[in-house]
Amino acid sequence: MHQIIDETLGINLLHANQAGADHNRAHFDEWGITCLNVMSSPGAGKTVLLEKTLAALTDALKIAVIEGDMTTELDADRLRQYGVPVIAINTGRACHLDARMVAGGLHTLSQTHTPTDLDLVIVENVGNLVCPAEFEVGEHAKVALLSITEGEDKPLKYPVMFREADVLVITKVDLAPYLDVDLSRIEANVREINPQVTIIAVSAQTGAGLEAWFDWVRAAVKPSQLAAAH
Ligand SMILES: Nc1nc2c(ncn2[C@@H]2O[C@H](COP(=O)(O)OP(=O)(O)OP(=O)(O)O)[C@@H](O)[C@H]2O)c(=O)[nH]1
Ligand SMILES: [Mg+2]
Repeated sequence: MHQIIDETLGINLLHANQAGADHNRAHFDEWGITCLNVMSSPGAGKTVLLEKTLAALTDALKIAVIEGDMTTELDADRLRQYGVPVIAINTGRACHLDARMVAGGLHTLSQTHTPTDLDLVIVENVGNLVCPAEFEVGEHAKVALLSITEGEDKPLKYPVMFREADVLVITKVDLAPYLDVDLSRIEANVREINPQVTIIAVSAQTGAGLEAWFDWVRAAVKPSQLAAAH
């Protein structure tokens, strides 16, 4: 009985969240903004990848970040150094951002910046390999990160995020010589549950693979915006 009630509650929650996500996406579309939802387990390298991305792309694209963390503005402060608007959202006990929180972040952002001036909003979700993938926030694409230190089996053990991902960024490949890890096994495990996913292997430390990631981001931003930026 409890389980049935819990399941109904869960479905209603996801249903309400989906409506909020659709609402956010409608705003993004109206404003001509592409939104990426960046997700991974804690410490896979989301913020470092965003630091590299901001350093490389802020000349060509107008970017804002919505930074989700349970507590602290540590990541938000790191990203603010790149001169872009960063809205920090502390989720408290919640292990993911939801559509309502992101709507609040967009409201805050719109008080200081004209949304139609922006090309790209990057959401860094709370570090968690399970919950963020269940709650859409209105993104146009889901970016999942998996660092090579986490183990080749993770896509199979935590399939939801990897199934939902449009792109998988395998991070920290500079550490491969020190680990007993087979990169091709990670890729095969991901493809088993998501054959279409784009896979990009990077090292934020050596810079390997970052150009391919930047190219993916540029392509994700709608062509009309790229045209308008020129
Ligand atoms: N060797 C190596 N270390 C990396 C790389 N990318 C990130 N790291 C390190 O991994 C640690 C975590 O990086 P973050 O970018 O803070 O990870 P995160 O996913 O944002 O973490 P949370 O926001 O807490 O979930 C830091 O010590 C980084 O320096 C990489 O490419 N190579
Ligand atoms: Mg982070």
